[in-house]
Order: sequence, then structure tokens, then C-alpha cells
Amino acid sequence: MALIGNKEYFKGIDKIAYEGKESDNPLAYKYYDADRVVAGKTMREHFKFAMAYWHTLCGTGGDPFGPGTMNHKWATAVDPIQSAKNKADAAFEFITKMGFDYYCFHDYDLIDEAATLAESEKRLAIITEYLKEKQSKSGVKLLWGTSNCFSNPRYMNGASTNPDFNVLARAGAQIKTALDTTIALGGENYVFWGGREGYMSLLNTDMGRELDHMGRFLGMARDYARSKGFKGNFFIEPKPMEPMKHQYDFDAATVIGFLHKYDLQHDFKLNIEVNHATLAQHTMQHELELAANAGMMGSIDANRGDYQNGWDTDQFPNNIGETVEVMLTFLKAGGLKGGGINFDAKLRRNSTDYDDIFHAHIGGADVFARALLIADKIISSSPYASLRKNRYNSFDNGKGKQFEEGKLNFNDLYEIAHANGELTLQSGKQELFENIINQYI
Ligand code: XLS
Ligand code: NI
Ligand code: NI
Repeated sequence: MALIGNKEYFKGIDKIAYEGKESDNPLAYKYYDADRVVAGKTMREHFKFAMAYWHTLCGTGGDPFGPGTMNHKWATAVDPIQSAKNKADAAFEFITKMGFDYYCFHDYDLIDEAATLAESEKRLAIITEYLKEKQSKSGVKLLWGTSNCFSNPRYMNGASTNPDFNVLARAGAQIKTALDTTIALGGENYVFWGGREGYMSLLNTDMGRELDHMGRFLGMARDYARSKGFKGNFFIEPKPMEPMKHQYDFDAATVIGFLHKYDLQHDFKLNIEVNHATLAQHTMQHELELAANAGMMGSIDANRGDYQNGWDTDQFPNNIGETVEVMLTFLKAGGLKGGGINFDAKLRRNSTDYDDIFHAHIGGADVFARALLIADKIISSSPYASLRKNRYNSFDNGKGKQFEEGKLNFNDLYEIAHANGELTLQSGKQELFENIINQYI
């Protein structure tokens, strides 16, 4: 396996091949066959799988009760620039070995933030040149960039929603550079996850004013990026809580309303994350349906939470039933608008071998691939689609059709109800739907 950098970090692991579901090789795909065509597109095109820089390269397994358990070989250099280059080498070796086409990052995943803004910008410019070269040699592309405006203590009260204007301005400067970096690397999208855009207590918070600030700030960021020729999508990533008690981008419905209120609906779409849906007490399919109906199903952060303790555990996806539901909505909506499937997921703290990181991503890609095959069969050869459609057939002609066309008034409904007399019950057939899904899994 030819390497782009000088050093091989994942020794003994070759490029992951598709071997089919009969294979016992743990380092092979059982379902993800990148060039296989399903529902008119290759799996590669449907998914646009991406590696998340922060979890895979920067995460070390630390938790509130103990330090990291993983001593990554690419993180040992003392010089921040050398260290960032090593990390980039490891990232591109990994992505290439997985056969993925994309990656995603926060600005300071790429290189450590320096003591001053000016020095941080210099560092980012250096690593951007290095990544450009690695992208062109490997063919790997940037799915989206983003900015970490939540870790540094200066953002403890928020970034664009901070009550101190000077912190807001500082976030603006940081995001300007993150946008420049994303544009320089040909990024296809740019993400805003409002990590600390919310409140810990309403007693000290003017929520209306903070929301107005966030709306204005996002419009300014959009205008700047467009003025620099950025043609991609802006995504908002909803999350209801954590780190804040309440985050303004609570869920898909809240964000869609926000985008319309601040006239951002033409440039912004949603990046929906499984674990965030769980935290909002929704299913992932619910969030996707809302986004798809608004024409805003932009991208997916793939992971899962823990259904027993409700934490944001960011585990790798492996639930086939849940993923089939996701893929039903995905196919019905005609796929994602500009985005892809980013594995925003991390190893468990006690998964400390290098092959664990491959097993995790292989499992994630395979559960999506298997779910795509199943959802395609359910849609194309089971009674699922027609059963669902038939529930609404009273709107397909006659008065129901006139209602949908806006040709009836409220008094018409009154007249129709009287003419109908008492109605017979129409079954929702939920168990039958559930059995069809199970039959195809
Ligand atoms: C955190 C978010 C974060 C975003 C990018 O919960 O998922 O990782 O995806 O800032
Ligand atoms: Ni998350
Ligand atoms: Ni995420």
C-alpha cells in the first residue's frame, strides 16, 4: 500500500476491501461495496462517507473520571506544526485505507490554537497548504469545515450569543479564518454547531436579544463566504443540550423556524446527528423527515447514544432497525442536499488497539450499506409504499383533492360532514408496517 507521508501509523492493516457477508475477515466490508449501484447511484455517491478529525485523530479516550487511554503515535511531537503534520499524515493514511472519499474538521483539530489570534492564523495557513497537497495526492476531499467556538474558556457564555460584544467579534474573526480555510481546501459545505449558543440559566439571559445576535451573525458569515466565492451549503447542526442546559438549535423543527425568521432559509440546511435526536427525545427518522419536508436534509452525523443512560456517548452506529428507518427517509427524499455521512463517533475508552478504529468505521459503513439495500427493497418490491400512500387516498380525488388544492372553505367541511353521516374506522395498520420492515431485514 503506497503511502503519502513518510511514516506508516496503521502498520499491518491494508486497504479495507469488500468481501461480502460470508467473509470472516474482521478487516473487510461485508456490505459496503463502494461501486455497487443501488437505486440509481453507487454506494459511494449515496453516502459520501467522511472521517471526523476530532474523534479519530484528536480523541484519546479521556472522560470526567480519568485521563485518556490512547497514546497516539502521531501526537508525540513537541513542535505544534510537526505534530499537526503527523496528525494529517495519520488522517490521510486512515481515510485512504478505509476507501473513504471525505473528511471533516474543526479549525483547531487541524493544529493547536496558539497564544494569539495572529499566531493561530499563521499556524492554520501552514497546515492548510500541507492538507491541500495531501488532498491532491490522495483524491480525498473536504466534506465540511467548522470552527471550534466552544472549548476555549473565552466562549464559556457563548460565541455569537455571548452577552459581551467583544467575544462575539472574536468568534467572527475565528470563523472568518475557518471559512477561508474551508474555501482554500475546496470544502463542499460549512457547519455551525452552536456548542455554547444557549443558556445555563434564564435568570441572567436575554434570550430574544441573543437569538437576534445569532441570526445576524450567521447572515454576516454567509455574506462573507459568498463574497469569497463559496458556493456550498451552510449547515446548522441541531442539539438540544450539552454542554449548555438549553441550546438554541434545539432540534430540526426549532432550527427550521429560526432559519425562516432570520431569512437564512435559502443558504442554510441541516446537519442531523443521531445522538442529538435521541437527546431531544426524537427518533433520527423524525428529525430527517422534518428536514426533508423543508428541503433542508443537508447532511448526517452518524453515531448513536445510549438508550439506558441518555448520555451523548457518540458510539459508532450499529442498530440495523434504526438505520433502515433512516435510509427509508433518505431514499424517499432523494438523498442528502450537498452533505454526506460523517462518522461523528468515537471509540470506547477501553478500545485501545489500532484495529479497533478500523472495526468501528467498517461497522458503521456496513450498517448504512446494509440498511440502504434493505430500504431500497422495501420501497421497490414490498407493499410498504403503496400501503402508506393508500392511507391518504381520500385526498386523491373528489372533495379531498379540492381541499388540498385550497378550493374548499370551512363551511364546506361542515356541509360534507353532515352529508357523510357517521364514518367507519380506517385502521392505521402499524403492526403490519412493522412486520414488512422486519421481513426485509
Ligand atoms: C457535538 C457535535 C460536534 C459537531 C461539530 O456534539 O456533534 O461534534 O458535529 O462541531
Ligand atoms: Ni454530537
Ligand atoms: Ni456532530
